[in-house]
Amino acid sequence: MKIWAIVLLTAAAVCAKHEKYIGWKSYIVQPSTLEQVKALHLLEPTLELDFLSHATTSREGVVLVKPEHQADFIAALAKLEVEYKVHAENIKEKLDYDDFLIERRNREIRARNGRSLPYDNYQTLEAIDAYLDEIAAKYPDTVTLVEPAKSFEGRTIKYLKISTTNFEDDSKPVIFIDGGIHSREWISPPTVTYAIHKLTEDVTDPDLLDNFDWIILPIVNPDGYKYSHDTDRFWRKTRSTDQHTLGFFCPGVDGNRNYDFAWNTAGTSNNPCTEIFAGSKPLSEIETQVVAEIMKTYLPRMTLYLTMHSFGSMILYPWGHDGSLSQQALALHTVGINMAEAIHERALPNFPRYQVGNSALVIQYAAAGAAEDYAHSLGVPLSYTYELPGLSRDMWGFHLDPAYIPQVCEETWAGIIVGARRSRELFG
Ligand code: 0X9
Ligand code: ZN
Repeated sequence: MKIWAIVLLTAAAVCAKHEKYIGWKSYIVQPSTLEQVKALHLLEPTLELDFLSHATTSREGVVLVKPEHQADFIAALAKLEVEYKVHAENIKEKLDYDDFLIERRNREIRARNGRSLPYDNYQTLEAIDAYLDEIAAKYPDTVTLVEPAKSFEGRTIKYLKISTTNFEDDSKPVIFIDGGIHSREWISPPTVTYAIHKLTEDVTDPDLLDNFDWIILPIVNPDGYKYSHDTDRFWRKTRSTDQHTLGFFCPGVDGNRNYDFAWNTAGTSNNPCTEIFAGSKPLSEIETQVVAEIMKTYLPRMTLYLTMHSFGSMILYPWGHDGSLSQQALALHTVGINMAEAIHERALPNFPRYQVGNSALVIQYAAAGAAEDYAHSLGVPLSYTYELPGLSRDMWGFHLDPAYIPQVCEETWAGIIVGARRSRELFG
């Protein structure tokens, strides 16, 4: 009797996964004018649209739409004369299929290699944390595990410092890479953990160890990441509930609107129930405070900061709050191009080519309080947001098939290598 109850409850829980997304659809939208891009953004609050990738005049976007708004959304697109087509008819089905792909890949990799790692599949928070612990234990001469704080819900935020000189050689440039601030962007943490792998377990470019100190933080927002795995696949924000009176109904702050530069001045919302809520004040979130603290601590030596997001195949640089150019614009642009070229040399022909440029100009909307702007405002000369390649088009699942994770990790690492070396040449 008891066993049957457990079996039934487990089956119900499995089927219940992604239930929220029954009836939701995603659409590919392709605006052809800047007016259309702006008009699409204006629809966001009223139709509760969720842009998973940015629609620009040169690149289509993907937007999630709730069942109750689909008719109005299509009517609005028709009125605006924006081209569109359905991307996923049945989001829940696609997400179930993604889960199947992940499980299947885990099984195949385990059968082949004994275990599946953070850079060859989408992994749980626990698996990624365990990998960081393991690398720190295995390479005590070069790796230090740092646990600077607990997340809002009490999870340990972890990062690795990698250095052949224990961070004591002040002549070495510091490279800081983070990921997972937007929890649903699951391709981000694998690219960041792959950098750890290439600086410890598989060192093919020793100059990167000899000449640099590294700070690598794969998951800035562990609460959101866990929530995106266990409860809501499209969770983007933190999980804090102390930012406003509706905290328990609409938890979370958009970490990439929460940094202390031109905070809440563009592309943000004061409505805590939106995806772009900036928080009650700059750096209100412990997760962004951790990142800010790292930047400030290593500032004089930090020549390159990269924050990994998805989707869109873009390398974006400041200033994203208003589209103006910084004094380092030339260096930012040339190094951005150098990184993109290195990626293209290793990219698959069917992957989109990277676009490089000022954040607000490339994605055609300004957004304030982002990490790459904040780092640059503190004085990090080369500071970029990577929008990694991502959404599957004409594929069975919804997200990038996990079979492509190694490809994305390898090509992104090629970009990181070039970014690090160029940052040393220019600012080391
Ligand atoms: O909107 C964002 O936070 C980033 N795109 S995402 O789809 N990953 O959410 C882009 C941030 C661009 N940088 C600035 N606006 N400074
Ligand atoms: Zn993001």
